[in-house]
Amino acid sequence: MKTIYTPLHENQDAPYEYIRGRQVASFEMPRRAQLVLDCVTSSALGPVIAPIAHDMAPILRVHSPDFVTFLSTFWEEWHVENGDICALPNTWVPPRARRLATKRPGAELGRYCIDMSSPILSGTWTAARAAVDAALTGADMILEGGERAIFALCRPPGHHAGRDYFGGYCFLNNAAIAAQSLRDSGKAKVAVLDVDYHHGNGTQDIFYDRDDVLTVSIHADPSAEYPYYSGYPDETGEGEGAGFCLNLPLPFGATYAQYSGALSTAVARIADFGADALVVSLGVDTFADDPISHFKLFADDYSAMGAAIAVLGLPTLFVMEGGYAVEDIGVNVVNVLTGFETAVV
Ligand code: OKP
Ligand code: ZN
Repeated sequence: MKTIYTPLHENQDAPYEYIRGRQVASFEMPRRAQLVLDCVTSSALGPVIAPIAHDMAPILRVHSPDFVTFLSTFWEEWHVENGDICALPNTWVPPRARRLATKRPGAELGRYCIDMSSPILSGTWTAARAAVDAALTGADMILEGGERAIFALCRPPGHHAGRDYFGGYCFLNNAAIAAQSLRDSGKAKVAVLDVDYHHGNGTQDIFYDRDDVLTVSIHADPSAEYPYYSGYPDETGEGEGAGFCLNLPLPFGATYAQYSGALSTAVARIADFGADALVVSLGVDTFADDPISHFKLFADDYSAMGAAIAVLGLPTLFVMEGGYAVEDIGVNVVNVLTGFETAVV
């Protein structure tokens, strides 16, 4: 399996985030992707390839023009007023606000940002664009190269970013943009399977009214875990998309014994959907030692996870999402990918 990687992700290097009101070092850091790369290189997985630059068109198929303009121009505006301090909102749009339009950079931040874990820095746009390029290059290789599976080693992650908002370390939704690109290039039905510990709220939101992209997410019960406001089992899609969203929350402390049951349900739904291609939002923050999560998966469980996904027999694009036990995420990611490959007949 080929891996798509570029060091341009290092341009997103958040100095801090806030947890329970306290400033702490950001859990989402460049070293994450560097260590995953190291494990890929020292494994027998396959070659590492640089992404090909894509234009804005595939991004604008998923994100709104005003949001994309904001993300791509915001730093310049902010920097003029505030210098090199990273940009975090301190004001949000309240319910029933009567006006959104204002030119103050702080007000724009509060309009598009959903939390305080995702500061915008001078390199944010460069890094976010590079992550999209990695995901899109992977999608292209599946379409043109006839590759069975590709690993897009994306950073920053993407699954919390919606059509017109960013947050949860995510700016552009790499997996959703890749899924849409697969659709636009001829795959009639695409499934997104999100195995990150956190609900993929952005991906769900983007495809919620669509019957051509099935979204399935296995994650910590959102009544107790970020992103809190979505990821419940009664969210099943709307309009044309009714029945094409599946949420499988699990309680804190879930082991692979519980997790594998949910994964079987997810795989069965994707098979029943009749997907022509699969995008996996691959977070390994389900790991027992993850510093911000509460599941109990171990290294070998990730091999089983990869094998269970391979059973679908679909062209599969793995897109890197979360995982914060930095020293372990490489092994866990490579175990999923190797488990997938060795299960292929
Ligand atoms: C990104 B991904 C709550 C803090 C939540 C944001 C977490 C974003 C996770 N204790 N902070 O899905 O791995
Ligand atoms: Zn996560």
